[in-house]
Amino acid sequence: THSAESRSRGAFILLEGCDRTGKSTQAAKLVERLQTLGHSTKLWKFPDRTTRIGQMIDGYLAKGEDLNDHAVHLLFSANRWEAVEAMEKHLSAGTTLVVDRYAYSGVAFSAAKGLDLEWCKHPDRGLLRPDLTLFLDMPIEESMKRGGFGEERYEKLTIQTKVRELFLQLREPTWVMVDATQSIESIHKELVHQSEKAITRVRDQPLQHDLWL
Ligand code: T5A
Ligand code: NA
Repeated sequence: THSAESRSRGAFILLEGCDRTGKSTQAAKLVERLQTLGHSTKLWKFPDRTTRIGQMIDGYLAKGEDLNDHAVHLLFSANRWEAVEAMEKHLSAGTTLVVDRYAYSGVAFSAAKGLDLEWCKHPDRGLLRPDLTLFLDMPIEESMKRGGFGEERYEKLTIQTKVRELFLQLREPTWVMVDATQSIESIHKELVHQSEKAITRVRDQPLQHDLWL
């Protein structure tokens, strides 16, 4: 049903959730599996700490450098805008992107620090909208027991509890909620199933540049 001229596009698949819920573990496995199944697929991650803006974010998150809350929010957003052309190029060329965090994290974390929710959403307006958002959810008390929790700035019980409430406020009807307390393999199977459905569903649809519009 596909003409030779119009190549199908890839899907924008987003993994979101609080810290240590297994997003990066699942993103890597999902990319590998989709590739094995014959889908051109690439892993993408926010914050992208490799760019100049990303290095400022890393200084703030991991090295204790202080920055104004509003300023750091805008850096996280700028770190997404600087990736837009490259993401579009891959998606249009038929590559599916598995994206580890996005603007929902951006808003949930900044609003948890007390910034106004609508102010927080504004800089990300007009970004690409994910085709599928897989939200990995589990009680904060459980994720705190996982390896590495507490190493970075936001990894504290009170902040994470607020972040989870804000994520649930930002939740859209299309989100798929995933029980992140399951085994790595069970979660993986669920994500592969959802992703394959999304890849098929959006292949002939235009890219959506209407986040929060
Ligand atoms: N942030 C981010 C903002 O404030 N604004 C923004 O705009 C954005 C994009 C860093 C911080 O930046 C904030 C949010 C964050 O606080 P990051 O770089 O994505 O963001 O953070 P990371 O530290 O890389 O990742 P997380 O802490 O969120 O962890 P993950 O990726 O959810 O979890 P993962 O896969 O590393 O697993 C954690 C541990 O659990 C185990 C793993 O082996 C690992 O030890 N694990 C499981 N154990 C049992 N059962 C399972 N099913 C498991 N799955 C994984
Ligand atoms: Na991660």
